[in-house]
Amino acid sequence: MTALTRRALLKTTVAAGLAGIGAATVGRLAGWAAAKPELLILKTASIEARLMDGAPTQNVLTYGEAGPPPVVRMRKGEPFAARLINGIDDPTTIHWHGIRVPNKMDGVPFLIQPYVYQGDHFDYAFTPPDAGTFWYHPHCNTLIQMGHGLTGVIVVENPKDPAFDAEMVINLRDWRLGDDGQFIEAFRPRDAAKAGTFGTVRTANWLEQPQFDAPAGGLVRLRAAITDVTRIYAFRVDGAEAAVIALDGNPVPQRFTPDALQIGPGQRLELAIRMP
Ligand SMILES: [Cu+2]
Repeated sequence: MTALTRRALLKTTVAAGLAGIGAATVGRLAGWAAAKPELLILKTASIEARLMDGAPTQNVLTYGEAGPPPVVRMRKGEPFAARLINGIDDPTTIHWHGIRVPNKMDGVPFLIQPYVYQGDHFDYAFTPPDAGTFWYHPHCNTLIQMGHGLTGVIVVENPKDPAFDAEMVINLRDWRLGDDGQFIEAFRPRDAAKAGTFGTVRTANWLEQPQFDAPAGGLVRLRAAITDVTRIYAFRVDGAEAAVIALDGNPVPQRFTPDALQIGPGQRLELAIRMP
């Protein structure tokens, strides 16, 4: 029988809580040593998902078959390859937000690649030059495709990074849902003329009030990406020591304690948290 350490168990719990790591990603983890990277399949799908109390939401978009888009893991300086397969009735592409990629891999239709129509695919291949937290999303009909769910987090690991006891990856975003749990109009002109049209339901990893486990006394690396199209977040950490270690994929010159630190759409925050 395999002996499971407490730490391994806790890591398993965190991974299960994040509910986004697909089989293909796991395959890639196993394939790191190989010269040719294993192809990560990212297939768009329209699914049903429970984003709030009450009825599940119809026509939620994701990569994969269920739940949020997977956390895509890459390694700094190592080749990465992914195949976008379009399973939805709307042309799409993938833009790797914040990663310095060759222009032809940047996912902007017509400018550098054709639309990927339903049933078609497009292969992306590049070597990320920088470590950090990034995110991915379509560059087509973005208000609808992103608004309905197509926003995922990318972690580019640096093999030279110090080890943490646990890592949490959090995808923060809103949804424009009515009382019946179904999508309502994506934006309202009178809101668009002010601060923007906010969602009605706020989630982390598609959950309204998520709770994640971490080892007591452990040093946790928290990676948060704001993949919302409108909302600005203010961060503070209660009940534990925390330091900002990176912003938007760049290490900060000097660590600081977040105190109502404001982070807007598209931005990423990395914290080191010492659990009580
Ligand atoms: Cu972007």
